[in-house]
Amino acid sequence: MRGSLTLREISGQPAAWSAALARFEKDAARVDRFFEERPPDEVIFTGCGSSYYLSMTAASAFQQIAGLRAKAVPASEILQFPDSVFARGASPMLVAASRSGTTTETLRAVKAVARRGIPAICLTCAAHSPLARSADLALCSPAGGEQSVVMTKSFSSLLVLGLLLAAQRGGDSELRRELGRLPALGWRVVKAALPLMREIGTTASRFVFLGAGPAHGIAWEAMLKMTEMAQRTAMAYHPLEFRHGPIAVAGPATVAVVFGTDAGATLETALVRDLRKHGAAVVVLRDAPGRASDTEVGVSLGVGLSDAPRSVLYLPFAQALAYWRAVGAGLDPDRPQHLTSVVCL
Ligand code: F1P
Repeated sequence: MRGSLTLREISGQPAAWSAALARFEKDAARVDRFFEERPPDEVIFTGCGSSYYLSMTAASAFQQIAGLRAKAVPASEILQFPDSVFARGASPMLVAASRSGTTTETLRAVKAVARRGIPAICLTCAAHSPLARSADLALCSPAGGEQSVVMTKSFSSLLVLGLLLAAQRGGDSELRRELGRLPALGWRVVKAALPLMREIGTTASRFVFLGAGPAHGIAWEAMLKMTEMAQRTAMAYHPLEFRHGPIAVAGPATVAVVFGTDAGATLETALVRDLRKHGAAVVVLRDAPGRASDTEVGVSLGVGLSDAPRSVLYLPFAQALAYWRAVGAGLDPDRPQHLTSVVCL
């Protein structure tokens, strides 16, 4: 069946989160030692494609939780504009994410920072990859690897590792506890997301994904999933940025998906009203129930998780939406055109 691999990987991803959590448990002391030996004053998260987008969410959470300056950049920026990435006189650390551990730019970025004496951790699904060998410390998602081209369970399980890193460095036991709840909650979410997203946007020509803070990387990943699998026009913005120009194209052919945050709840509710006024169909994902009249489809997870760990639970909705739009258009989500699972230059 078309897309059967991707469907299995979307459906089974909570098992990959469990495996990542268990593996990190074993690596936690090594992580502590690594930071103690070379304490950074800034952490740069990097990767390519989906791995860059998960880096965005991980960096946002890391700075908030560990209280250390953090940002995400595509690996190519480290190669082309290193002085725009690393501040003079700073003591940075690199965290490089890659499902395959063989993507050329990411691998070259890790080697380039090694020449500058910058320590590097990698987050990967491939424990014996060139990236895992090149980094000073490899954190693995043992069940995150996929057979299909697009990243789904690898993305979410590598993100779980990134968030665990933030919790570990920040000594945040509450976040650790929240992350530990993800697999059980994930099975429920997957079950709800797959049928729900099947009927959304069947006639839409444009998809807009909106997320703030840790949900911003999720918005970019949702945009990429829609582009890769369904070849539909898709965009990602910070929610309130959408009014500053992009709203000009909002209309009945637009589906907007809001990955809600607690911090953004009030202002995002007003944005949803504006989007609806212009005829866009809106899907709002959040934790607490909103006013039903505000949205076309309101999904309240009701899981009681804070913004960063809850953002992991938004992924099955984004993945399912792209998956069904691809299937509906007669495309095979397992084999997106022009794509390979790794880019080697
Ligand atoms: C990253 C990546 C994917 C993308 C494509 C090519 O690979 O850019 O995000 O979907 O298939 O590779 P990796 O470095 O995480 O292995």
